[in-house]
Amino acid sequence: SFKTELPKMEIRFALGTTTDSLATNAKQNRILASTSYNQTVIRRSGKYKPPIWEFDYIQSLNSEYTEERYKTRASEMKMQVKMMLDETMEPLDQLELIDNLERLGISYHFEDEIEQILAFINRKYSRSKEPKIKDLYATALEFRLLRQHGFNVSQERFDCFKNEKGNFKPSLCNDTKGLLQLYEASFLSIEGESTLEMAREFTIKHLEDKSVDDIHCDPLVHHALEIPLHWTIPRAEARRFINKYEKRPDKNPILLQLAKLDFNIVQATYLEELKYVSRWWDRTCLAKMLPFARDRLVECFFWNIGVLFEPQYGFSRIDATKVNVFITIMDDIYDVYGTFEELELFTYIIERWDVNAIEQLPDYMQIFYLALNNFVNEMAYDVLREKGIVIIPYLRKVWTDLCKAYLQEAKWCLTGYTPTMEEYMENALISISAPVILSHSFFSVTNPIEKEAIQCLEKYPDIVRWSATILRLADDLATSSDELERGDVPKSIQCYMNETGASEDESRKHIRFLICETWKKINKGRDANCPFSQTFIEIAVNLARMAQYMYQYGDGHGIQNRETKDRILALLFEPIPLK
Ligand code: LA6
Ligand code: MN
Ligand code: MN
Ligand code: MN
Ligand code: MN
Repeated sequence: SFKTELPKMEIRFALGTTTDSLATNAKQNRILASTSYNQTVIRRSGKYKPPIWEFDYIQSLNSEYTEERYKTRASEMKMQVKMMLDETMEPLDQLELIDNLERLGISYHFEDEIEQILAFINRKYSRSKEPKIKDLYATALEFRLLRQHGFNVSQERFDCFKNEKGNFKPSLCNDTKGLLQLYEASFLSIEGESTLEMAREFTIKHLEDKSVDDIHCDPLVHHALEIPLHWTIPRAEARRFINKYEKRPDKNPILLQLAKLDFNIVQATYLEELKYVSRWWDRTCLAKMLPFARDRLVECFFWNIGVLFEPQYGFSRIDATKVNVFITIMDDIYDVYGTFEELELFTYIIERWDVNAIEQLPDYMQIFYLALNNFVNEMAYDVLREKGIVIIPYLRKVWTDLCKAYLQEAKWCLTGYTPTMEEYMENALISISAPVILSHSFFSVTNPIEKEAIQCLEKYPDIVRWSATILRLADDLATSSDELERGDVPKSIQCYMNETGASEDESRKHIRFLICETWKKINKGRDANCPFSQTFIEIAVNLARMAQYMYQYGDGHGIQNRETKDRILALLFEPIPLK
């Protein structure tokens, strides 16, 4: 194990040394560090494989859907759908149309129309005392769509489906369509909503029974039980639902054609972005110069089509991909490759953001630091030019916080310390890098950038913490077994086991419970004091969804498993046949 491989070197800086005392030692350290290379330093390996998507392959890809004629056809069909939205009158038809548009991934073209219809439905409901619809399916669909769009709807709408004992009526079990819709609605719950809590248990139990008993059971049930709609990234749902919708006898051919065409057009713009950022990545030569680190450009890009899928955000996706690349390498420097002395010195130099001091670093850190520095300066330059605000101090701060959190973990690792769950999480929310990811996204999608919003962001507001919590816990569930094996710091699962004496299974169950609880906080929504845009909030929420997607079948980011490969093919590289 790693412990026995630890280089037998004196720790030149005592644990907990303040970085100030490093200043005087820095020069000397450079000499010591370089001598130690040739001698005793045994470095760990992450045992990561080379990338499956190579530069030449990415550059060779082309999509015909960049052609203008496809855009023209899509615009025509968009007009037809607008008319459809205008002409549909029955509330249930309206709700189903909206649900289909959202699942098919094309609702972003009709935001205003959808908002208007839902506002109208919401007003009508609040005026009539006795709800007209007592159908479970319709009630649950309406409830979910209204909540998704931020309307204030009470869980009491489901009281009419309960019996005298306060339980859901057993007769509902035969209504698979209704159960499925109630199941999906229950994931919009906030803390303390016992009816929805009960609804989730009730529907899971009966839907599971159905999918076991009946092989002809709707495949939608199997899929929904695996991952609810509310936890799914929009592009994945679109790709999947287009196939399902196509098989429906009552499908609308215009919706279907538009959905396919739009998916392919948007995919073609992703491809251009990916080719661009892949040329940047190639030019940096970081993969060659830091061969111990994960080379995961495509995966890093893929995260961002989960986080922010709309075509107009290409520049954001490109910058966010670079951010992910830097995080991934830096994480490997701290977790795998760097010696403790190197890590302390690196953290010190990042904190000063002192490009003049990089000569003190070992070669692999010099090239990495300069690449990061260039990126931060370039992004700051764009923001200054476009939005007139200097963001370098904020970016420096988030990268420094990340390095300090990484260093804390390196310390725990070196001393063999297992933190309490609370200690661990406080640090792990930073070390999972969500604050770095979200801060950069904030600056790239927000315009104008308000001082108050920045001040909120600096304090790691709730929405950032919740997103980070889910990213961290999902990552731990998927990666901690390998991490432990290579001698990494104990992760949430191990901290909880150590603290409570729980078994690994119980601990994993607890972590999944914590994920559910965090979703309830996300659902509760905004902190009224933080003036964040809806776009930024959506990014934070989608980051949580994407984490559950990437880590659903193990470590989709580092290991390049079959499932992730297929998903990348389906969402990024393969157009949907139009027929
Ligand atoms: C996961 O690696 C990783 F690289 C991350 C930084 C998580 C999310 C990353 C994005 C979106 P690992 P650790 C780039 O499981 O060491 O090694 O924090 O992260 O558990
Ligand atoms: Mn919407
Ligand atoms: Mn790691
Ligand atoms: Mn790490
Ligand atoms: Mn991990």
